[in-house]
Amino acid sequence: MTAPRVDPHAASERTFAGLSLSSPRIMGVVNVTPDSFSDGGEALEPGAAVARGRDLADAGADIVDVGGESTRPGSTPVPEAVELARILPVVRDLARDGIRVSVDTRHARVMAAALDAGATIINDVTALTGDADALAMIAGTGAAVVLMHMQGDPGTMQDDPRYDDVVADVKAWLAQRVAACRVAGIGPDRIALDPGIGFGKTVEHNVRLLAELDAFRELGCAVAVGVSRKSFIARLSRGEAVKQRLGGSIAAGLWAVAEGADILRVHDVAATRQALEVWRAIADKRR
Ligand code: HH2
Repeated sequence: MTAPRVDPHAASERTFAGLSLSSPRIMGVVNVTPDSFSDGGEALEPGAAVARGRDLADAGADIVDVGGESTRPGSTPVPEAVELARILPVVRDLARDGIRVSVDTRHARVMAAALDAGATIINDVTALTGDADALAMIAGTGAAVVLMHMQGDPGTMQDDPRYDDVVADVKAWLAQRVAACRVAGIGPDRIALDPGIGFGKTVEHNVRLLAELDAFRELGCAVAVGVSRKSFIARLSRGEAVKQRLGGSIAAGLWAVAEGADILRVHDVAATRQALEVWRAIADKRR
């Protein structure tokens, strides 16, 4: 007989950005972009983006992640001035409402302006390697950071991604980024690590990273993961269109949480919240 699995979140005293991690947390996505892979153009107007952010918070998002630049495969970078104009009014309004706001950016000047406008978390798909000023800038503030792994850059990352051992390679790279942050003065309670599902990865790479997600807990920081609506879901199923991937998104998200993910980055907050509450009630009985 195998021993019952222990809920990896139970009685946890770990925190990220001041949030207790004793339960899994939801980061809801607001893309203030014309071209994001699943919802581009839906919230390009500041009013629509603020309304969406409020809706996500009401539906149970612990963090609202605001982005002004798509990093979908094949995307091209957006000028900083455009990114700033898209996100700042949204960040300001959501933060004023008391919502915990993160900003999805790889540019130090955008990070600094977003923090000034009330964001408290920076979500960087380059893990503070994309802009030479980013690490020192973040270190000099109290901000928390999501460090995500990406092989290559969005323009070409899906051309031919290769690893010796995807879990070991991604983990070693993230460990180096944690070390760089620690040297700069950013403590583990200000860091979340994300293996970057779909960022320079084949379907097989994504599946292995999720299957062995618990390996990332060993790095001593919160673990975040974004599976929501991503193409690997359609590839594993019946080729569903991007808005028809909720079932697979929930399945992969719950798997990730059971393997120790602390933060799920999702588009469909209400359905994810419901799934987590039910998962949690059952997991609690297994302690
Ligand atoms: N995925 C996307 C963007 N940012 N950040 C983290 N930490 N983890 C992720 O998996 C992740 C991310 C892609 O999703 P989305 O923002 O909806 O699309 P786009 O980049 O096209 O705007």
